[in-house]
Amino acid sequence: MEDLRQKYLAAIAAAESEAALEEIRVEALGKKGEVALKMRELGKMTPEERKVMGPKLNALKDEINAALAARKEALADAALEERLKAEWLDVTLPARPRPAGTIHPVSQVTEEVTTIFADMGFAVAEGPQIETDWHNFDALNIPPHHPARQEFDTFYMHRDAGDERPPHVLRTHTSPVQIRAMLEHGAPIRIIAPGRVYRSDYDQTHTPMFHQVEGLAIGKDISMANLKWTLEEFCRAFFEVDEVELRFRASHFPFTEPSAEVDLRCSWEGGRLKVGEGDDWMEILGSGMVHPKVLEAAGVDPKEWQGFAFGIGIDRLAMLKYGIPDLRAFFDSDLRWLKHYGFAALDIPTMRGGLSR
Ligand code: 2U9
Repeated sequence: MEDLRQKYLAAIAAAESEAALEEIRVEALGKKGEVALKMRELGKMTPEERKVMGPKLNALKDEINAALAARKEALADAALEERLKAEWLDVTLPARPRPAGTIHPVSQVTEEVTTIFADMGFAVAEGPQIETDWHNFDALNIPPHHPARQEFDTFYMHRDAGDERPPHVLRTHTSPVQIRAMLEHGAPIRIIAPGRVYRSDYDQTHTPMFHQVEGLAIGKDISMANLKWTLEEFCRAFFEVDEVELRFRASHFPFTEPSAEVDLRCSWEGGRLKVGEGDDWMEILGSGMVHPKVLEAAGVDPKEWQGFAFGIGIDRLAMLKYGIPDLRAFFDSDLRWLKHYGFAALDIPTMRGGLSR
């Protein structure tokens, strides 16, 4: 019995894997194992012999089991130790550098504006930048010889003599996006259309390509009151102030009736804009109730449906909110300017987490 004990304890101590331990266990304690066979011999012994040998064999079995368990744990500890040595991490290393690029103020403001209107249930709609003159003008109640066509300083696409296709223009506003959306989805509808627009104009406050976001809400009984609340809510969120005051000034656009230009109460302290207080008014957008002729052109019955629309210049919003002086620098791709006015790529605007900073 002592031989058996020596043999198995030595084998267990030398085992290098769980599989090897299992082999030893079967060889010693399995049904046909050596210790099990010895146990079977107990039956042939005299009661006196059995009284001595029985407990000894049981003790041997327990000792081998305990040695197996202890060795198994030691092997696991050693394996863990190996892993810990292999898989180390130098927590004193500097963080990976942020991406070198920045988010352009126009992209940042577009993201902020769409986030605010998305929160109010507006979906984002997009459309082509090269439009038919019908979608850009006629459908918006601006017929071919209407003086407003001249006011838009339109870029016309070149046409070869005999080209039968309808005339195309670079869209002068994002309004044709809403025409397409109504033609496709009908009413009710609640969308905003952000994007690039083009007008042949260039000075300190105009570039031939600029950005707008327009909004459209059509329903059974949508009124100017809904427009006013929506715009107030937008200004409060966008300028990140608790209170704003808006002033609606009667105006005229071919595509809305009545129409209003909207001013925001503000002050200019040290050249920087303060919104919601002061004695100045700043024009920030145009708006109105969608003209019945426009609804009709877009396949929406004006006897059944009505709603509001508005248009905002994104570039100007960016200049106002972030104190950027010259519009033309927006499109120079000057890396020093982008580094100075750009936003961190991972700071995504949200209504809960904040729009900017
Ligand atoms: C549809 C019907 C009506 C959109 C509107 C304005 C007034 C407006 C300017 C703001 C600054 C252009 O970028 S800007 O120079 N826009 O004043 N836009 S109402 O009206 C629509 C649009 C689509 C179907």
